[in-house]
Amino acid sequence: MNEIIEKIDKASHIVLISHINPDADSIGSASAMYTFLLQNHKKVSWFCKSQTINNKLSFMPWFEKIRSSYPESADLAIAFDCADKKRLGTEVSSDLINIDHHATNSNYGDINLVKTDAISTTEILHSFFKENGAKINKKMATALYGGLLDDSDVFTSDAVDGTTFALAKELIEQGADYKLCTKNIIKNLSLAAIRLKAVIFKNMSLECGARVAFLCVSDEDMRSSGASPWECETALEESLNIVHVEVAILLRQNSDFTIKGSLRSNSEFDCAKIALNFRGGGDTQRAGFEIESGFSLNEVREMVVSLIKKEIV
Ligand SMILES: [Mn+2]
Repeated sequence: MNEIIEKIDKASHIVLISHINPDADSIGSASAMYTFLLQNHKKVSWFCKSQTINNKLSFMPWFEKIRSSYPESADLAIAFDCADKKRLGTEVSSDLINIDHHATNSNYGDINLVKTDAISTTEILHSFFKENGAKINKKMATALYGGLLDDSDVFTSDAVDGTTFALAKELIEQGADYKLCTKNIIKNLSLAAIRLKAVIFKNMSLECGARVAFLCVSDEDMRSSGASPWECETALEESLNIVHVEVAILLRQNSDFTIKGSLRSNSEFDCAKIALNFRGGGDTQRAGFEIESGFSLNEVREMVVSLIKKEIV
């Protein structure tokens, strides 16, 4: 029997963990597993440390079950799409299963189902369900499709190939509500987000012969727009579409003056390599890091620019 299935069988209370500031892949994976565990008559909890989660993901099945307090009685934990143990947002004393696709995953679990060639964690889960004879219902297919849609950058990232489309087709045949996923994950922008985007692009600069786009958002920009932190992401993604731009960096100052850095690349440029300098992680095309405090946006910007200048060829 599969060792993960064996652990699940023996457990009496399983907690699913979505990483801090979860995206559609982390939420979609945990959502599909939630349904699978209910099908198997298991007691299941869903934990995410973040108090507020991107509301665009609230259409995912069981989203309302997410709690920010960790259920201590759980005797098995399963983490989804989380490369770094720190991003679990909790200590785990029980056995831990780590399911992920990031190249920087440190294999921190007792069991690690880490496949770096998978485009999303939901792709790994889809194979897992099929290999173990699970009945993939409409709820599971929708959640898995949502992760695939987002992590493939709406089927446009370099990692997309025929297997990505084949998986999408299979999920749609299994009942995935793909229109609901598109409406919630891709469309449905708030007015605040659009206004914030205007500010971000107004202040954007291009470096390294216009190959690098630099986007900075201050706490004041955030407050005056009324947008939520995750609503900066669309500007970051779009800046990669500017002619000649290969790398895009967004630095966002939080209200506690910590700074969150997000990197995207559409070339060979390795985003994770830059993020690792700040103890962050990710993969070639997407990476992120967080700087505690003590540095201004401009200081961090200078540090990142000089690191990128060394790496870009
Ligand atoms: Mn992912």
